[in-house]
This record gives sequence, C-alpha cells and structure tokens, in this order.
Amino acid sequence: MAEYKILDSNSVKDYILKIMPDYCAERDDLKVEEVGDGNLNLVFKVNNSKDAAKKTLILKQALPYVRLVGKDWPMTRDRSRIESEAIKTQSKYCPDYVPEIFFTDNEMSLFLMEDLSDYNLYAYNLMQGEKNDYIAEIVGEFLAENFFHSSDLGMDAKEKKNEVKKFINPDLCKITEDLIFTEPYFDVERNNVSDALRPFLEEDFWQRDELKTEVAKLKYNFMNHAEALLHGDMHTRSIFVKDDSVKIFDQEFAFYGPMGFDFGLFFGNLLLNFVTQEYWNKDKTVEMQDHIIEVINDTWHKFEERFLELMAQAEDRMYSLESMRNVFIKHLLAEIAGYTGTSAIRRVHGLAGVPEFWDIEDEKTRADLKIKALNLGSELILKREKFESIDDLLDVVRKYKI
Ligand code: SR1
Ligand code: MG
Repeated sequence: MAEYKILDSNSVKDYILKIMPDYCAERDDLKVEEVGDGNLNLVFKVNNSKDAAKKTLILKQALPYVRLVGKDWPMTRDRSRIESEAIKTQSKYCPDYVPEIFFTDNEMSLFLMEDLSDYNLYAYNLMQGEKNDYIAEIVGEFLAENFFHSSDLGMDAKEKKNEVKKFINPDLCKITEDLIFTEPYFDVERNNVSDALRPFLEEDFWQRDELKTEVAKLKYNFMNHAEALLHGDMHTRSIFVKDDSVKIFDQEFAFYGPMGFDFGLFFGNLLLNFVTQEYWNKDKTVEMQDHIIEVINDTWHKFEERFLELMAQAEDRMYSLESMRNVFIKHLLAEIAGYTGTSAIRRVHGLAGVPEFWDIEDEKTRADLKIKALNLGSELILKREKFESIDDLLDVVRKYKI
C-alpha cells in the first residue's frame, strides 16, 4: 500500500490504474471528477468512458484536516478506516441499506464504493414535497438490527468490548461534543448567528438554565454510554433514496454510543424539515408536516416491533425478561426525545447548518422558523422523561404545525 498523499483528479487515475489494472485499458479513458460537497473529505467519481460495463466508482479520501475550515483544524484520518469498518459491520445485518465497499486502503485513508449518484438526498426530497413512504420501515429495521446485534443484548460480551475498542473515535466524537452539546448553548465565535436571530438567543435561549442542565446530562450520557455501534451522523443528508431503495452512508462518525443518539439525529433533522415546510411547500404544508409526523411514528413502531422480537430471543436470560424489555423501550424513548431536541437545535445556529435554513433568503422569515425549531427542540428535551409513547412525543411536535 502507498504512503499517504492527498489525491487530486489526476493522481486518482494513477491510483486506480495501479490497484485495478483491469478497470481501464488506457489512462485517457479514465474520467475523474471531484464531487465532494461535505464538510470533511474528498470524494471522486471515477468511470471508464470507453466501457459502460465497468461500474462507476466513488473514491472517498479523508483529508488530515476539516475541509470546511481548512488546515487550521487538523483531523484524524483514522475516520476513513472507521467509516469502512462500520459500513462492513452494518452490511452484515442490512446489506441492502448501506453502500457496497469494493476496496479499502487505510494507509491512504480511502475506500472505493458503489456510485449512488442516481439517488437523491432524503432532505432535499422532502423540501421538494416528495414523499418516500418506505423510508420508515427501512430505517426502523436498520436501527433495530444493528443496535441489537452490536450491543450486549445480541453479542458475546467479550466480543462486544473488542468492537468498542475498534470503533474508538475520539476526534470525531469531540466534534459532536462541541458542536451539538456545548456551543449552541453559549455565544461562541463558531456559531452562525444572524442579526435577526441574535436578540432571541441573547434574551431567551441562552438564558435557559434548566435546558442547559438537561443537555449537559445528555452530553455526559453520549460520552459514557458505549451501548451499540452508532452511525454517529445519521441525519437526512446521510440517507440516499431512490424508488423503493434507501442507502445510509457517511459513517465516519461511527462509535459505540447510546442508541437514542442515532434516532435523535434522524428525527431532529426531520423536524427541521417539518418546521420549514411552510416555506418550502406553501401549497401543501399540512400534508407534508403530517407526512413527517407519520415517518417518525412509523420508524419508531417498526423499530420497536423488530427490536422487541430480537430482545425476546436474547441469549442472556436477564435481557429477554419481559420487564427488562419494557423498561428498556421506555428509557430509550426518553433518550430519543432528548437527542432529537439537541440534534435539531445544533443545526439552527451552530457551525454546519442545513439547507432547510440556508436557502431561505429572507432573514426575518429564516429567524422566525429557527425560533420555532429552538422552542420545539427545547420542549422535547425538557419533557422527555414524561413520554410514555411515541404519540406523547409527537403531541409536542403537533403543537408546532402551522
Ligand atoms: C466540522 S464537521 C461539522 C459537521 O459535519 C458533519 O457532517 C457532522 O454533522 C459534523 O457535526
Ligand atoms: Mg457527514
């Protein structure tokens, strides 16, 4: 394997010819384009322009720094290994729901995977008023299978501890610890605060001491509860959709953490979409908001059904107890509500936002919708221990419908 060097469209050609000599007869037949639009990495699309039978490939390479900020923010390249390992682990239980990986080179901090450019990012579909009815079923199943099988409920305890070790991901977790669990609650430089939003943050949001205490508890839980292998960044732009197919990708934040966190990322980002529907789909806001509520409801129920089924078969007889199953689900629901709130709040004015807000030109409209999201997120965090069912959680959401 080669020593690490940052690739460009030209050197990608040499690399592909070296590792896959059969992919292309002539160097000039190789077409390479850098298509990365994320915050961290380089992403190249590679194809053989003379042979349509050769599949287009995606080469993803980790830079030694955060792309969004530049060299001043160094970042471990080990995230590339973690991402490909996490995809391989998740594909054991749900091969159809993650991208196929063809080749991994940890020295070069890269891997090659299938091209999914004929898919759409789920967040954009919702912004365009498009529904993907199968999503809840797939995400619910994906989470149930992966959480069960990677946790002490469904895995040998020693083996699980080795897995925890394999997925120690301190630098990427630190991003989450800062950007999700600390910075949005204080007036820090990295936040992205418009003049229209600042008065609300200063006079109201940043004064919410009870909220800060609850978020501190959620942060501590995130840092200390190595429960299951998480995706770690499972928002609505880490999910591709096409017809009845769903692919969950971008697992570089994967680590062993609390199950409620991945759910929270998914639901929290759905709620940002929910809140901004009155801007994106003026003519069918209620229909889309009801749809998003249904997606959250159905995802939870699909998960609960499958997860309880798996738990009932747990080899450890303590974990298959009915009482344990009930307590587990109730605790998880509260955790989900908390992380849904923190995930929504961080995208409002923290570093790295979401298109649902970026693309609203009018500052006042944007700020008003952001305030709604902050209030909804806060309510979910503060009320989380009282929720007995997903419907209780969704009752809070319903109050924010237009
Ligand atoms: C500096 S990285 C900012 C964000 O981008 C990633 O996609 C994660 O969501 C992270 O929090
Ligand atoms: Mg990402």
